[in-house]
Amino acid sequence: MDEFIARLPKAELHLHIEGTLEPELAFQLADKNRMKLPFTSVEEMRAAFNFSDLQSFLDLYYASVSVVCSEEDFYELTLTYLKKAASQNVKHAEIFFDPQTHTARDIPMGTIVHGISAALKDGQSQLGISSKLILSFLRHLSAESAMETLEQAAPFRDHFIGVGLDSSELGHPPSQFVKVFDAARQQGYHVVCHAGEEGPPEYITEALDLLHAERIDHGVRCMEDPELVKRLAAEQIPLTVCPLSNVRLRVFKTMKEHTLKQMMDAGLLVTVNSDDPPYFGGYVNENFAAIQDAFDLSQNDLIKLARNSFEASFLTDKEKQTLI
Ligand code: ES4
Ligand code: ZN
Repeated sequence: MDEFIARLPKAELHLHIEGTLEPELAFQLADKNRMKLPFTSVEEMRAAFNFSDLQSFLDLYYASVSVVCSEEDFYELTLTYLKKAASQNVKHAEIFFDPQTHTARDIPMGTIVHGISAALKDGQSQLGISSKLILSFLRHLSAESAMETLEQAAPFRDHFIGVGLDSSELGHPPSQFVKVFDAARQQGYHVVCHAGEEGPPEYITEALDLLHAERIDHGVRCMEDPELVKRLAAEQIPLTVCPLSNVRLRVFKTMKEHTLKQMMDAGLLVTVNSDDPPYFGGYVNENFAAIQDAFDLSQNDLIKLARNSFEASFLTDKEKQTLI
């Protein structure tokens, strides 16, 4: 089955570029930039990847990425991920970046976007992997800060195709961000939103009705609301599920308790993604392997999930045909 998973062409739709920083690269960049990580070794850093909830992960994620500073650093971070993804037969990736994490430490928007974008271009030409970028606002910061970020990104609009909303979910509902998402939609951006990871099903409904999200990131808590499940199935709203992330952040105690198979059986448009792979113990193939093992999924189930990933992407029908 691992061979079968490895050979499946896949699209990855839920991946935070900041969350792809492997400890080895973190130490390399810390040395180069003469900065200190809150760990003395790669091993000590990896040992700290043991989280109690979303916030305990985010604290470490924001601290670690502070060693990524220059355009070259963003390039290296991104190209390293693309090489790994290409090696797992990921044909297309829609990648989040969190500009506020970097602009807050005085890194210009242009440095971030140009570094990532140059790597995406080389990923296409050197590795044959197609990709798009999605700017994600941090929901623990204010709606004003999100609007300011959208304005700062305006000169780079050709570099990204959509906006998203991530970070600490509880207490930061989508309804707080209506204005900035309205503005983004008017500017022609696609809209996605993290909702129903730790937050209640109502946040998913808000993301759909108030932000007009085309895709829900995580969305697993929809299963607590049968009416919402019916709606998500009827409208075929894609859900970018991240199984290893959910277990590591204790959304589910074990993989066997994950609702992924029930979600598939309910007719939801489920995709499988890696979120922040080094932190959660695997890239996309490891996520597929973990759910295959937990639910004894058939080859047809795996094909369906891989197909869904292209279906749920923002690729045009023509682009999809060239990739699958
Ligand atoms: C994230 Cl797993 C997850 N949830 C919300 N925001 C995030 N940012 C990076 N990873
Ligand atoms: Zn995420």
